[in-house]
Amino acid sequence: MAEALTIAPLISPPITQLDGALRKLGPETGLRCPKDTSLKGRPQGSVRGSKYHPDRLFIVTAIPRALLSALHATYLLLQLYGETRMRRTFFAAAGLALLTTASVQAQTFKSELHDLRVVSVVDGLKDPWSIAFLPNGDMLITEKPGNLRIVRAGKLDPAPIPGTPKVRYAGQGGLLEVLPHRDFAKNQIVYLSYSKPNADASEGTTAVLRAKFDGKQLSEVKEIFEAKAWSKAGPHYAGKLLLDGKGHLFITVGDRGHDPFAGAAHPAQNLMSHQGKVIRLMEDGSIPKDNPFVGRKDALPEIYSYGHRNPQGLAMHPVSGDIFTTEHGPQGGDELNLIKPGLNYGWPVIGAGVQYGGKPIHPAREKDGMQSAIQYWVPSIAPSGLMFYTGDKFPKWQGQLFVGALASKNVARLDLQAVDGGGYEVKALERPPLLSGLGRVRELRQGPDGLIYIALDDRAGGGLTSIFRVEPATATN
Ligand SMILES: [Ca+2]
Repeated sequence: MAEALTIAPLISPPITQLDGALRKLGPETGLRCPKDTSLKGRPQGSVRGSKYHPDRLFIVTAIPRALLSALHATYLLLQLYGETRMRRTFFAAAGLALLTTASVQAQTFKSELHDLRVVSVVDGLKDPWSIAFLPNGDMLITEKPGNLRIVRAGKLDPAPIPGTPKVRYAGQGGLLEVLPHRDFAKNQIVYLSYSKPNADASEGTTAVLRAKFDGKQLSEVKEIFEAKAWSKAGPHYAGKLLLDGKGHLFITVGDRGHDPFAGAAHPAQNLMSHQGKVIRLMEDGSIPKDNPFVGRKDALPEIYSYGHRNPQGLAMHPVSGDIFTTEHGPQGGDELNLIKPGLNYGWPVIGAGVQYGGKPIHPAREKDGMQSAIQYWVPSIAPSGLMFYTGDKFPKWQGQLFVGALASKNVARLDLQAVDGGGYEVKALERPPLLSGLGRVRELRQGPDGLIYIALDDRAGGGLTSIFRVEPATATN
């Protein structure tokens, strides 16, 4: 039986603080699992290799990431290198990083248009993935292992909300987005997306359910979408949700990590698959009659657009109502796209990235009949969480687009302007990006108070994490 290999990003960014002994692998980027790596002893038999990328250290192990604790990862790393001096340095760096995670104080950041302070508002979360606000100000948070949490009047209820679905918590899968209906105050409806397991959890797909939430528990839970995207693979569920206020629910589905070298035969290009698609349903889960492929025998009617890789950002322009995604590219080639019905966004036929390790995937960046991105990021920032700011706390940010970034650990601010012909261009992109060094930004949402709330990704190895609030630096306690 093939071993399940896990790539575990270790605590970051201690690489710069580490002893030179650790650098002997060289400053290579990209990830691979070197079978020939000489591992002294290997008493656990579980370390398979390691790689820098470029400020983080990855180790490849046969242990599922969910079971790999920070200490365990450190121990495995020590087995890998086994040098006393490195050991002391690494423990010091790891300890410092964990301490920072556990007790984050207010931090201040300069930016081009506003000075910011960032405070931790909810602590002790496990793998938070999305944030949503209810009309009364309560905050809902999904945790990837499967829990839906609620913060009432600023206090996290220690008990998860009952009634959530069973999830396939492996790889990038788990409980993903929570989204209350725009008329939640009247109808109490919430939507949840998740990675749904098959009977023995050997495969998973992206699914969406609709339920009523009375403030305490979910009821009338009904699955309204199960993607034709079943796979044994762990990555690329996407799972972002958006209500456009015109009766539609948008859902992103990733390509499930299918072979990027499949070209036009890739399922993201196949209209009979939901892999690598943006889906549009009615709010009750039925299929809109005016969806672009309705009535075609060679296409699934839920599909709104195709040729996507892993769109983990989804937002609607506050004035025009246009829909945007951000999506993860491979190594390089992250994208911001304007989503229009029936169009092909090119993955994996066109793009700006290369396979991890450097092998070319795309013959070109553009092709007739395929949509080019509004913005590419090379190298990748790993975009996750996307929002237009419409509040009054940061007046100079009105109408601007914010992109959370996992890999670059910051937030990109884009001044997006409409151009003739119905498109958009990026007039300005703030450099250096906002909140540099805060951490791996998984989600960002505007709160009802006009402040911005950020969920930081789990610290590698299972360290609990927090929700942060971004305020004007002049705000008083
Ligand atoms: Ca594309």
